[in-house]
Amino acid sequence: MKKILIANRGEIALRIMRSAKEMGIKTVAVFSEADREALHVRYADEAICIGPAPSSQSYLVGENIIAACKKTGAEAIHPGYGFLSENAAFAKMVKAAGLILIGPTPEAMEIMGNKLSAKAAALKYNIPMVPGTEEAITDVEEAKGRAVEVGFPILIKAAAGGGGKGMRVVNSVADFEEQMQLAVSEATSAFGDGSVFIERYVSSPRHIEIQVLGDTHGNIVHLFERECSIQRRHQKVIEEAPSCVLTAAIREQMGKCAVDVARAVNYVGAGTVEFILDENLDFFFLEMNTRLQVEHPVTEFITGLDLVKEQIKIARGEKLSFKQEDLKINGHAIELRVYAEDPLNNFLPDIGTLQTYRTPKGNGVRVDDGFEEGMEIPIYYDPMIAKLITFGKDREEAIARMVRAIEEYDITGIQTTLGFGKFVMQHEVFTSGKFDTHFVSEYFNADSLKSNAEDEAFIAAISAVVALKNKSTIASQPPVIATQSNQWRKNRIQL
Ligand code: MV4
Repeated sequence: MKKILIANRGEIALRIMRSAKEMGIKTVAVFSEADREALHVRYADEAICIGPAPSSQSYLVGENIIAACKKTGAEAIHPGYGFLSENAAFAKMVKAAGLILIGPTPEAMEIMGNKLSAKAAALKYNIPMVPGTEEAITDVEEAKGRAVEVGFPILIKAAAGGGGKGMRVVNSVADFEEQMQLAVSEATSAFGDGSVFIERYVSSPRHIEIQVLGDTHGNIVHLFERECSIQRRHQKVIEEAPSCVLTAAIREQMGKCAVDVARAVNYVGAGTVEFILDENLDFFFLEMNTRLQVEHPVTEFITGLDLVKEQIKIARGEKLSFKQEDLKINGHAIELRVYAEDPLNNFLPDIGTLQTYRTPKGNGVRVDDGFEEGMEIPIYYDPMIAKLITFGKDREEAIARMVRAIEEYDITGIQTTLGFGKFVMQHEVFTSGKFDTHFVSEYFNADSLKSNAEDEAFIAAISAVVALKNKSTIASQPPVIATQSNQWRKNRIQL
């Protein structure tokens, strides 16, 4: 494999190219008209425009991407995450064009793309699953009967679902029919497939996922878990590895189950098996994501592996170079997704220019981003600016390092989730590890950040007064007043 095309943009396109470069592989970027000046375009050895700004006319057009491969002589495609990464039809097109998709087979994508067929595949191995219906429910009365057997509250889920769409909690039999109709219509409009099914509702779960790798020789290993419970409206904000609640025994059981789920579809490549964990630390398989995940860097930190390199080696037909027993967890890693969103305004996407953009540096800090100072955040795509990942010998050190890195990160011109991240890192419920998927809705409101901002303004005012009082001795030195672009200098006081 001498040249690969990266069918993605932003931080993940850059991240993939870096690994390819280290392996001596040439890279081809594709870009939309909105991304002409983007970093991934400059970083690649070659770049091809594949259409107008909307992703439906560029990054999602499989034919254009395959044409770009033909034109540049790229032999393989890395789809990254999102866009075409889990599209089985695209995977088939790639194969038919005589190209290699750096990812699983179309068959595995197809089975795992539907939650019901995913659960059916997992049934072959004794994988713990939440009690519910094994098939799509069609008859309301029959479904009601099944819901009563399972016991309320129950959750109605869309088989084709994702991102919590088409998901409805039902508390009593009286509400069932109405909620089912809502779920079906939501699923139909979102996925073009109104199939829904029932599960018992696990009310306060933690979201824990296991990273797996499978090669084309039938070897499958797991790379331990990632804890992804800190999310809002089904969008993850903070992830970490390992989870502070898993015992070695549960970790081993979950890992074995994840490998079995992957084995059920002869999984090839990097994948993620998603579980929920209840208060008793019982875990249940939910679904499998057949791509590289946004949060993969925390796994890279604790295992010392480069997941993109592993994906490429697997796509070249190589055997995994390690066995399960070779893998050990070392240290602790945390990721904060830095979104161009305003936490003070219900996390509304914030558009604009990165007037100041300076990233944190130093020991145990990794920033995966796709922007530079002066760039505009395009409105067409995901509002994630960067991923800030910190690593430490233990969770405490990783958290302290994250707080330090957030304070060092300097972004002006747009609102971001950095302050929100600091709020979480300093919250007792997070530091003690006793949180679940409801953390954000239970503990965060705009006021918790406002008071922080007021404190900072107060400290800045005090510093200014002190500096002024000392003016006679520091004559030519103007008082340093905190500005948003200069946060970590705010308390510099000279005598
Ligand atoms: C669940 C659940 C509780 N019980 N299933 C959310 C998205 C999809 N990946 C699976 N999800 C869940 N499935 C059962 N049987 C809880 C979640 C869930 C969740 C639900 C409501 C609000 C936030 C959530 C965050 C993570 C997972």
